[in-house]
Order: sequence, then structure tokens, then C-alpha cells
Amino acid sequence: MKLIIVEYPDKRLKEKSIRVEKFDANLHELLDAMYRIMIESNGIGLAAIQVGYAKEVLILNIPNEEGEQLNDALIEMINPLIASKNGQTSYQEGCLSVPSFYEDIIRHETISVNYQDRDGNTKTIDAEGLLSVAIQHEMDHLNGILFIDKLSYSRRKKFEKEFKRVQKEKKRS
Ligand code: Y12
Ligand code: CO
Repeated sequence: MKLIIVEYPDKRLKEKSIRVEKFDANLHELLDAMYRIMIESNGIGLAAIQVGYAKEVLILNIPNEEGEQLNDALIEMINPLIASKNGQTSYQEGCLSVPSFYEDIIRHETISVNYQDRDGNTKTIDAEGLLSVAIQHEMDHLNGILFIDKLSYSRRKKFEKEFKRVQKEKKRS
């Protein structure tokens, strides 16, 4: 299975993802292929809709303090739900579907999330720091929301102007 990252302004990124009911070989194949393309693309988080599958599936692989992205730090979340949230934090976010753009976004500081693993087992994770921010960013994708949708009116206008300029430049080269 070879996947391609869907990029803004593709309308698929606005789709609401559907709950996963079958924890079968097809799901495992999708998760494995998502991991390959996320690592190939230097990403730390990816939702299934970013590769064209409107399923409540996301993966995360947060680098350790040495900046290494170890395979055993991979987290696969199916049907995630935020059970509790606390505080506020701001982080400069990026997205594989909006390459080259980074924006400060306000999120909950800590969260507790219930989800299922690839075999349908129920899990809970308590997250803070980059992991908390990245889970919230990826969960937004499941509802068709991009980090740029969270910008103020004026910052969004600025983004759209810059985005058009970058697209024009890409076409020229
Ligand atoms: C904060 C909040 C959420 C996340 C997780 C999802 N974002 C990413 O994994 C983004 C990765 C990314 C990688 C890029 O490629 C390189 O840097 C080589 C990239 O491309 C360019 O900027 C040209 C854009 C985004 C992370 C942080
Ligand atoms: Co994203």
C-alpha cells in the first residue's frame, strides 16, 4: 500500500472521519503504510484523512530528548476521545498537509484520552507538552479542522496571501 499526503486546499481535509468498527488486516495495513509515509516525510503525527482515508485513525511518534524518533515511541490511536483537559498552552505547530507553514496555536495544556489500539483494546493516555499538542492537532483532523482554521481573521488572511505566493513560486520552479 503506497500512500500520498493530501495537501491544503484539498477538500478531503474538511471531511469528518468515521468511527472504526473492524480491527482487521486492512486497518493494520493502513497503519503500517501511514507510519512509513510519516517517517519518510519527517513528520511526528499523521491522521488517516491526510492520506485520503476518512477513518478515526491517527499516529504519533514524538522524538525523545536526543531528537531521536524511536520506533517504540510510536502511538497508534483508533477512535480517540478526550476524557479530560486542563490549562492552556501555545505551541508553534506545523502540518504535513500544509508544508512550510508554522503558526502559534493555543491548545489545552494537559489531556487524558481514551482510545483503542490496532487490536481494539481500550487504552488511556495522559499527555502533556508536545504529545498533548500533537494529539489535539491530529484529533482536529478527524473533525475536518486544520491548525490554520484556528487562526484569527487577520492571521488567516496573512496566511492565505503567503500561501498563494508560495504556490506561484512552486509553479515557476
Ligand atoms: C506541533 C503540533 C502538531 C504536530 C504534529 C503534526 N505535524 C507534523 O508532523 C509536521 C511535520 C512537517 C514536516 C515537514 O518536513 C520537513 O521539515 C522536512 C514539513 O515541511 C516543510 O516545512 C517544508 C512540514 C511539516 C507537530 C508540531
Ligand atoms: Co496536521
